[in-house]
Amino acid sequence: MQQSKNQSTTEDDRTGESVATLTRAIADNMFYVQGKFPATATENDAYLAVAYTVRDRLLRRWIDTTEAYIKNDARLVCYLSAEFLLGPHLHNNLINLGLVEPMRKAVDSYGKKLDDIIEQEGEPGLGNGGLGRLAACYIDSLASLQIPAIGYGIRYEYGIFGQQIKDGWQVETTDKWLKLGNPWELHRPERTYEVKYGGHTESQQDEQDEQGNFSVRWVPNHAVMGVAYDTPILGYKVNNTNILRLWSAQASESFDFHDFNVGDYMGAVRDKMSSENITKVLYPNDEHEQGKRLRLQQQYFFVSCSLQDMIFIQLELANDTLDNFHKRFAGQLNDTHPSIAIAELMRLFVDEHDMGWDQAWDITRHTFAYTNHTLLPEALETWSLPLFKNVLPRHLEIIYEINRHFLEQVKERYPDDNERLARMSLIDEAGEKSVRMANLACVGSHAVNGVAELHTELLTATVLNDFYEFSPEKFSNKTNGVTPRRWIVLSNPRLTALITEKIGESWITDLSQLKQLEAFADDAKFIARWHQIKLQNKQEQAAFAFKQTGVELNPESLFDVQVKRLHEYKRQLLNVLHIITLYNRIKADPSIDIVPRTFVFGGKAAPSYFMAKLIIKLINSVADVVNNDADVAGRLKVVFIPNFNVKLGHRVYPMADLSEQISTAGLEASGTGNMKFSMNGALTIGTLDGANIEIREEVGEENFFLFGLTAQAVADTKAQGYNPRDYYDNNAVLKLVLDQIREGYFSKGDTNLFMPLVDELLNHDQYLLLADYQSYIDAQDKVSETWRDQDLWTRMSILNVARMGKFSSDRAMQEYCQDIWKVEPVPVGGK
Ligand code: NBG
Repeated sequence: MQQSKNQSTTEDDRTGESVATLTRAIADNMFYVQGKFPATATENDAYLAVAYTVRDRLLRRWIDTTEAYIKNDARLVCYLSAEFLLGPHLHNNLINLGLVEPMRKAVDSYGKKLDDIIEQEGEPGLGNGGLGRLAACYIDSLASLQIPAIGYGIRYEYGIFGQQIKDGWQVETTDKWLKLGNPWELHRPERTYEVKYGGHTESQQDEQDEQGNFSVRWVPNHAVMGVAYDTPILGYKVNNTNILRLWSAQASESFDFHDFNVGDYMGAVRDKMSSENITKVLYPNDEHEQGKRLRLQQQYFFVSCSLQDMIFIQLELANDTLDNFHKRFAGQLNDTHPSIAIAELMRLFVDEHDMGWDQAWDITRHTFAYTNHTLLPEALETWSLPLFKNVLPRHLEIIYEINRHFLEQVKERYPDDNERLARMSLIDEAGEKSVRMANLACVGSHAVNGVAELHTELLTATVLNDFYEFSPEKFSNKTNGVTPRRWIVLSNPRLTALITEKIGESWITDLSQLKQLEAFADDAKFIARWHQIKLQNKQEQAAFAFKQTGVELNPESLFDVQVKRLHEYKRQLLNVLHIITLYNRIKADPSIDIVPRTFVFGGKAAPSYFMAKLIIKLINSVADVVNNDADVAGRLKVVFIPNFNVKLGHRVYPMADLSEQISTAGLEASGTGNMKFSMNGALTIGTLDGANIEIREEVGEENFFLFGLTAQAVADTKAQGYNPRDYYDNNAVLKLVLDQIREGYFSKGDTNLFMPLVDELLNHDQYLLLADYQSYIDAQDKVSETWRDQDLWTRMSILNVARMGKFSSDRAMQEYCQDIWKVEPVPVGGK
């Protein structure tokens, strides 16, 4: 272009990092990639031009990385996950490249604002919640730790649904995240694999091999092609750039031939469309399994593509044999969603690569490890036998064979224990017969882990107890973590600057360095600056929330925040009971001296989860009453931020004063939002559940607001025959709150609307809200009391941040690398 010709420089347009080169590159990409010039460019064109400019700077590193890994014959982590909840890439990549400020200037001189461009980017919502976001934090940490790794998953055309709030209700919209283009992925049509489904099997008795195995031929009835789309995942200030490889379904041509030949053109096209449905949409259920055919097809689809890809790497790129497969690959199963991999790898080895059963089994077990993410019975995956057989007949046979071998061993150890045998079987024989994926994952893995200490303890004591007793050496705990790059540096630039000013920047890759902040916890000037930063974050976000919801917020008030998926066990409803309790105190005495609070909620409910959706409606209905009551005089505000996602998380965590982590003890496996809040200086009110316990241990019990029954007490209470009505009858304040909800105080007199919620609480209360109510209210009163001493509060906030080092995903990944995967870093030099 004209202006680049006039610029004399030695920097390459695609790799140079000076402001002048970046400015030129943006103009260049706008012209040659977007085919636009400033007068015709939309805001999205500007974003794309900047994104391509950044991507260009990733590619050199990406290629160098591949070269280095091949040269070093590196051992690779393959993280198999049906969900990666990535969040936007641009800002994160700029941070990791160390190019935020040069790019800001370049964009300025291009006549735009970097912040607007960053805001323009949508996000790939390829996950539901914590499980998918954890996968995203982990691949960030792996790259930053210079560990060779591939993330394998599904390129859903529609990610998690968008949430609008209409008349207080959740309304879902489709997430067309690809509609404006995705500059971060590279289409790799040369990496395409065939995935087969259905049909039947034929055993070939006459072709008995040397080991005496029968060979089996699977005659599928249709096939789909899986095409790779690669996204570069750059580590923080290193050259290592790993791959996130997501598979997209395409029709397989060979299977259309017959229809074409008989002239059924439309029939062939219909088949093509139905093939492509496989990666059309993410199932929007969090912690709830539905046993749907398409979901099994999705799981098998991405697993089969990924394993075929790994075999290709082993045989073609590394020029090695399958005998060494487990030496090159550490395959991690992120929950049971990819656990069909165990049967599929057996099939590929035995049926397609002529390996003997015993060797195949040995390699398979040494390849895989399994992470469990939940104890909730409704989330443990099972597939009915007829469905499974219909979709994957060959895999069912393989599972039977694995089961036969396995149960023989169990029988040997426990000769007369048929009940144990029935419990450990991969097949549930009771009632409608089904395949148990968690059992398959345990049997086919050399390591099994939970995601927080309490969770692992409960896992080995309950859900997986038989497997733990059978092979205790397989089990370990790996407490979750989150990446400080996205969740502090990107989200909270003010806090990042202050911390770095005081202790340097090594904390960004070694979060335990935050400990040094303890030295400033009593420093009046530091306390004032810390306080000021929180206030600024709140002001900024209050303005944003106002724009979004029309509710005016007071940044001086205590921001009390609960953002996470809507689920009864997470107890957003308990939070609502507290709000109504405070409201009633004001109504009883409008002149009462009460700490002003802003209650912020955010989170999606699974579209078919009636109770969760009703809780959203209740939150919004309570908001309507409280926010508009003259007696309240603005002292309490309630807002529900629609469509909570990663991008909104960037705004929400840094503005919170109080983090609500109030699940029924024993039910939240770990939680990771709890970590993001605390790292950004919020204090936690929480139960002894999941990682809350470890957070409290780290930050000190005096810096944490604890309430509620322990997991043991929850179990005991239930065993003794819990009667929630006793709490209602004996607590007049609680009684009033429930009566108001029931009698239509928050529903304009409609006594039916919220009846299901009150009925559940009074008659079942599965999640023990009433049992924990008083303890929660007392802890909340302590929160308010503490808030009145702002210096004390801020000191506690500083100590929370200072002591959060453990909860970096870098620490978590290092533990997996050492204990489970046995992989070492492979640093990539620059060119
Ligand atoms: C979720 C748990 C969370 C945990 C994340 C990540 C599932 C099945 N589990 O507590 O509920 O933090 O996994 O481990 O989504």
